[in-house]
Amino acid sequence: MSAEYGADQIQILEGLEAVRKRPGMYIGSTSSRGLHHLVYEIVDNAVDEALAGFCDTIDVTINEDNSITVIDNGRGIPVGINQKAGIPAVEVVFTILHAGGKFGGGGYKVSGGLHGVGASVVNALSDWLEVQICKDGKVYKQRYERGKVCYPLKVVGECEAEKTGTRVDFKPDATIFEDVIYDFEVLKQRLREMAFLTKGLRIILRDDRVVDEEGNKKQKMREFHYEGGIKEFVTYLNKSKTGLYENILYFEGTRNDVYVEVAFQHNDSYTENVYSFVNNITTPEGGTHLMGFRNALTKTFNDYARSNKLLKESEANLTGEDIREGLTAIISVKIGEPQFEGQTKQKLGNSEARGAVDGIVSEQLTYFLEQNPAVAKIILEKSILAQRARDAARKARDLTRRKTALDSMALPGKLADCSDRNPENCEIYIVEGDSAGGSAKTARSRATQAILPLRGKILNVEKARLDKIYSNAEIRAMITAFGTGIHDDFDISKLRYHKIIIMTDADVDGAHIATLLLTFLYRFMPELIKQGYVYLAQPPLYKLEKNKKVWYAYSDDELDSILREVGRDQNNKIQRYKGLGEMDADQLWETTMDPEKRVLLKVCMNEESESEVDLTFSTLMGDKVEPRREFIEEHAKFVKNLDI
Ligand code: 1YM
Repeated sequence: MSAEYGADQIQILEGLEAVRKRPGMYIGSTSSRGLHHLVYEIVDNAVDEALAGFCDTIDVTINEDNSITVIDNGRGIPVGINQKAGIPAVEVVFTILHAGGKFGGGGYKVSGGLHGVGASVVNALSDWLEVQICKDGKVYKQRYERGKVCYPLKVVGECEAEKTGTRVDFKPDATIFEDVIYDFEVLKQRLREMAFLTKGLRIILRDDRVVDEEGNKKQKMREFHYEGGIKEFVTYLNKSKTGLYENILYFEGTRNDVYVEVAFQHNDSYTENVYSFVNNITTPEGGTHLMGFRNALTKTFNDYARSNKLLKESEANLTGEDIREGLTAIISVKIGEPQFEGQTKQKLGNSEARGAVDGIVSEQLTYFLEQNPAVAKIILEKSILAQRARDAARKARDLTRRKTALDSMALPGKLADCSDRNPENCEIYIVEGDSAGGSAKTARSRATQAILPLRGKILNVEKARLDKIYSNAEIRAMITAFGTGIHDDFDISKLRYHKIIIMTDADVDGAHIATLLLTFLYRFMPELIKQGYVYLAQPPLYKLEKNKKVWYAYSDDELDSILREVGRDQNNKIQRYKGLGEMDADQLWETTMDPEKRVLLKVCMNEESESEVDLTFSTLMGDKVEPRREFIEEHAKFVKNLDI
């Protein structure tokens, strides 16, 4: 760069340098999550253009070298000189750090990501970034390296006069991110969510890293386009559940300058699945929009039940929880200046959103119920059953609660606890079956490893009501052993073990039991998974003996490669383990429990799109067979890597 630096340019460089020094402050973290966040920041700008009504297609490609290409067919980022900065607007967008809000743009910025910082942060954290704009028959281009301008914006070619759009290519800086490999599944889930939230918008995701068996390039592609928007989102989330009625209720309107969209349907499960969004950003901790929705639902259904005599005068009002049993709902609001609160800034604070959602839902739901008394009756009958079950559940839960109060006295009889009292050092193995439990108890390192054997199949919480869940012996044993309590009493600081290790047979039944356990943990103690306390043990599939030496193989591939190494001789003794019970205590220790040698899979969760995690569980554990078959077919090749 030969151009002399003015004061402005120095400031720019200092700004982006700050981002490189403390990337976590701008994108949350430099882990895989932050890496994927870069894509969302660029896509957000294109989605804004779609929301403004100028763009209907966004094309995202993961390139062979893990660089990313995002192309939209919007107006193209302005290329004219920005008066204040004295440089083209596009250069401002990519080199000046601004705290959300569009620079010089009309209208309001409706999206903005968790940190609302945008393109300049992506630029600062990229090895290189190139932007190309198609406008007025010309193609403009500028390149940056680690945030620094390589050359002034220039015209590099021509395009059709009517064609407009923006293309951004970038490669995340490997010196900043812990991991620079993009995960197709993670991007797929978030981009699908964005498409649901922006009706009519087409989002295409491609993966150019894929090669077939002969080594030929083979592009993987997914397309998301939903004319029905969040209505289709609800249908999608309920696809492995049975809806209680045909309709997806959908209400929409604008009040107090807040645009509100709500869609919901009840299904025959017992879990509540309500997801809220502000400007297309998920708000896992809810906030005022969610409060408005819940309030409207509780009030409207109780009013209807009373005036139609579905609730007797002597009976108590239904609680919100009763009405939301088996409810799948999406609440999406768009606000000019969203205020995020809470520790993680994931909770909406704007008070006007509460009134807007409450008002619109109350009004339109009251009307809907009057027009559709049959649907009203189905929902209220389910709610009344939920109310009765809730009373029974409270009694069962109180029992568990009283026992936890007595602490170690109350620990389940089957638990072989460890002696160390510092949870950081402690782990608990949840083991399938009493016989494997016995071997594990002998094998363990008593100071730090606790063993809780469970008998047979555990309850499928996806299909059971609360009262049944809380009175299930295996579930109660886990709750008391963990020490955290459950439901309103859940307190992660009381967790007695920092590793919860699920150890089941390496076969289909074992996988099923592991899934049942994960379903319980995810539904009732999601924080354990989110904070990384849950693991899967990996018992070996084969034991190979030759000349008094022993090898263990954890997969067929591994067995093959060991055989290649030691030779496929006659005297090779290969044992296939059918279950943990076939291993003696020494073998179990050596292969699966010894912290020095074992392999553990950490269970993690794509928190950027929690709705997908729910769908995974309801697909795997719910009633419908077809969605499960599809899921297994699609994911069979990933079974080694459990990501939920
Ligand atoms: C692949 C990424 O960034 N598209 C995009 C960005 C902008 C516009 C259009 C745009 C906005 C406006 C006017 C406006 C942006 N412009 C700006 C700024 N795709 C991508 N497409 N004309 C074009 O908001 O008024 C920031 S983003 F500030 F320059 F206007």
